[in-house]
Amino acid sequence: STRQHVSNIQVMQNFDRSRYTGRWYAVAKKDPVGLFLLDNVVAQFSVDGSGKMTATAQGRVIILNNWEMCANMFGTFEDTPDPAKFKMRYWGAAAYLQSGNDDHWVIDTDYDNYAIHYSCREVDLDGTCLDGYSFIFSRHPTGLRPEDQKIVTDKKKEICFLGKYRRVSHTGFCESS
Ligand code: AZE
Repeated sequence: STRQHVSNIQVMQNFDRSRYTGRWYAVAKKDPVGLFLLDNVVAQFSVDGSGKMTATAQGRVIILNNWEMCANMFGTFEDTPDPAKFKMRYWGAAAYLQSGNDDHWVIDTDYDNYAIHYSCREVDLDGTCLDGYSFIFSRHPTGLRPEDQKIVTDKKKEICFLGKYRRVSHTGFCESS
């Protein structure tokens, strides 16, 4: 298969941020280099009165010295000329969690069932993605509907992450905290 330039990756056409609001359960993820959310990842997107998108996310992490905890994260999104491409500034409720500024692209969504997120952190000299991460989200805690699986597989291929995803389990780890 051909290697894809990050700049050629197709994103959601006419992305509607208000239809994207609400709860999304991560069902699969492709990890970046370094520390990352392990499982039990749930994101909640909102749009405020001025139309700005924000989000919260939770997920199990293991930080320094094998300390397992539920990370409560926040994100604010900066618009770009493409309505499906954002810059996400994020930070943790606790200072020892991670913070950063990542691309946040919505590759595809039907708003009611599935969403494919993509973030390339480092673009190689040849324009391909050297370090990136991606979440497959579902509105349903039970996972993707069978009819959405082919769409998702095709998109994983388009963003060159096919075969690099791990399933995200939901065990209730973050529900008590
Ligand atoms: C995302 C959904 C929208 C809100 C946020 C997201 C990303 C969060 C991280 C968190 C990493 C935390 C770590 C802690 C030790 C895309 C899920 C904020 C990348 C590694």
